[in-house]
Amino acid sequence: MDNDNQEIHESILDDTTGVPDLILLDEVSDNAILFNLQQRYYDNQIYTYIGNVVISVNPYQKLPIYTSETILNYRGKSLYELQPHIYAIADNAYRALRDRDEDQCVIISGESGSGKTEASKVVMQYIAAVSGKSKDVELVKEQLLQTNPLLEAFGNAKTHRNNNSSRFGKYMDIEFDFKGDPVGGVITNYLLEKSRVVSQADGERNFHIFYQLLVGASEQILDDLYLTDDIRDYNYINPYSVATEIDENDFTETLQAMEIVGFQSIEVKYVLQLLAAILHIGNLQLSEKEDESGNEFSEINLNRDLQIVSKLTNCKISQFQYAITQKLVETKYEQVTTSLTIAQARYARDALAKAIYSRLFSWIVDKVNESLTVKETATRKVMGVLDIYGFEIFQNNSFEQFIINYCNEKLQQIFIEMTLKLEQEEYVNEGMPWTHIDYFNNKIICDLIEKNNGILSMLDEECIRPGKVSDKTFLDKLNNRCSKHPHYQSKSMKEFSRDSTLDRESFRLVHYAGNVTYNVNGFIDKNNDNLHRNISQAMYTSGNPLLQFLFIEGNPKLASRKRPPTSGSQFKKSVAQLMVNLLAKTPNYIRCIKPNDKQIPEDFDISIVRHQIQYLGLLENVRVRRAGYAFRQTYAKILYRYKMLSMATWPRWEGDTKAGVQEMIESLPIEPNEYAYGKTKLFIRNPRTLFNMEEWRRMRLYDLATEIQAKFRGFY
Ligand code: AD9
Ligand code: MG
Repeated sequence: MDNDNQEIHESILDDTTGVPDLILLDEVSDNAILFNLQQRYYDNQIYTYIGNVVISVNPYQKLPIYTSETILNYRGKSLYELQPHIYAIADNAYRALRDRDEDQCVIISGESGSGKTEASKVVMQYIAAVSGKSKDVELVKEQLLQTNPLLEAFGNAKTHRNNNSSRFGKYMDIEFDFKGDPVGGVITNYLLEKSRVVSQADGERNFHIFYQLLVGASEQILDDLYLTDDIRDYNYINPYSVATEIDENDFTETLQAMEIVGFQSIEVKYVLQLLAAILHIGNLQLSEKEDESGNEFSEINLNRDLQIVSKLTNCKISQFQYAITQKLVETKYEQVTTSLTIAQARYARDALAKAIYSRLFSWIVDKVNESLTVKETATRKVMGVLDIYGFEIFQNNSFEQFIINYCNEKLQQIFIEMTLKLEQEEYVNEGMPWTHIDYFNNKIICDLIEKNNGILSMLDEECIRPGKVSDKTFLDKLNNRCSKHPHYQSKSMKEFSRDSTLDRESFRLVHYAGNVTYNVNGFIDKNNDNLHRNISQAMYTSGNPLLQFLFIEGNPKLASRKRPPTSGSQFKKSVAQLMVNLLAKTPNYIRCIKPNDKQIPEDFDISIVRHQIQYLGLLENVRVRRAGYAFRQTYAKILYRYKMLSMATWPRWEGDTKAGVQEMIESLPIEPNEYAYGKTKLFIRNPRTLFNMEEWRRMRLYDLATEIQAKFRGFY
């Protein structure tokens, strides 16, 4: 008998560290959940289950729970044998994928800074550690792991909420062969917050890569790119932000990651040139001029910055002047070029920088995918890992937060569908008696945003409507059409006319995770995301093949006047696709909780955690799980796993599987109200019963092994 396991098995039910599964709480209330999580948190037990959902509380400190010994310990164990851990969920998912051919997905949710990205890395670390070790497989694993530092360098930044905040959404499918070895992967990225390239809120930073480049690159590289190592030399970098030693080291790591993932050195060079070009574009100075007739126009000053931009992008200076200070309008019959005012030209300059960066980011993701593409076509199994930007409430919330929060609403919706709604429906379908448990269904908010006549389509309508449209006309439209909606609030509504937290440029949504006031300034523009055609044309003339490729639509031969889809509608479409993808797999949930707003260890802020417990619907989750049955499994699978527990079913049962399970379970010392028979599944009420069954199974297997050994000894 495995004594170590016996001890751990008992210790995880030791009440001094709180219960490992919230279903085991004596009393079910927000407070009981809160104090249990708090007790465990101070005991460095950051993970807790609700059934097969893992709750993770960010420790903000390195805990010794991610070692190779820990991984070894969790390997092949069933969920309740050891203390709750992401490894246990990852192991469970991995085995279901490898042994039962079930595609899996791990959905990680929680607000900004709660630990989603770290959790996704823990999942990947586990999979990498337990799968095959052949040379080819090791290479794929190394490449998969290296996508993290690479994409974080380009897609993460310091925000108020998180020093390493993901500013893009990421869904990664890890693909496995029939042996369960990773053979490749596909990453899908969602809307990068590109406005950050040109400006950042006080106390926030630009994307990490800019700091890494400026303080981490060798003098030679900096010279080649006409850069200094002082971040204050660049207008696009918040002068109050700081670069650290970490950035310095991370630059080498980013370059290494690029190499491992398969970037050629010439490609790395182009990437660095474009990053430097963006910084120099931010320094371009514009002047206001007037022609003889008194019409205003603008010019980029002919100075060193312009020369450098021209060199780095390999575009003629005249092309730059044309791109940034002119606007080409094409109609069916003619092309007209108009001069831009200085404000419009500044806007065009920033639009160019943002376009280069966001396209570069998507190109990097495409390159990574190219390297990770699976060569052979044999059947594959897939584990998807979803790590998106978390729910955000800032002082100032704009289109980006609206999109980010919409995405979080959709994830909450999936969780509700799968764990609260479907679970309850399953009891009814299986013919079990059931009293419905109420919960807040956020579908109403998703509908408000994404339905045919919802906010996103009103925004699209406003973007294509001819005539004088502005963010203000968009807001008027919202106020007209949404004022009766229980989750919409605005100053124009009587009940909020005196609300000092709302103004005439804002609307507020009552999200599942809290109220967020959005300022509409920039909504139309960000949704349109139109780049002047002459900008693309000018960039297409570049001698830098990467830049040319990124602006392929500037190729005169490809002239298309078709309006590109708006950002909002593209995002909605990709989120819908994501939902279909996730729903086709067996879901595993990690729900992350942020213990405090200061990003410090050993600080469990009761009110902050209580709020998250409430909006994540943990109480309802526990209630549904508890009122119902913690576990259910088809009769065939139950019989297969536990048939050795009864003389009647061991070594095999010839009859009907349900009758076999009945025979087996009724021979065990389990109270009859602990289990129930559904149409196709056996339901078990309490996780303790399952712990016990696992324990008996282990003991029985040990006895059987001893018997066999004894037989063999006798034989020889
Ligand atoms: V955002 O929505 O991308 O802004 P995340 O991804 O939820 O956010 P992240 O994983 O980046 O949060 O965690 C924030 C920080 O908390 C990390 O940089 C770590 O410093 C810290 N953290 C999170 N999880 C752990 C952990 N398991 N162990 C130690 C952790 N530190
Ligand atoms: Mg993150």
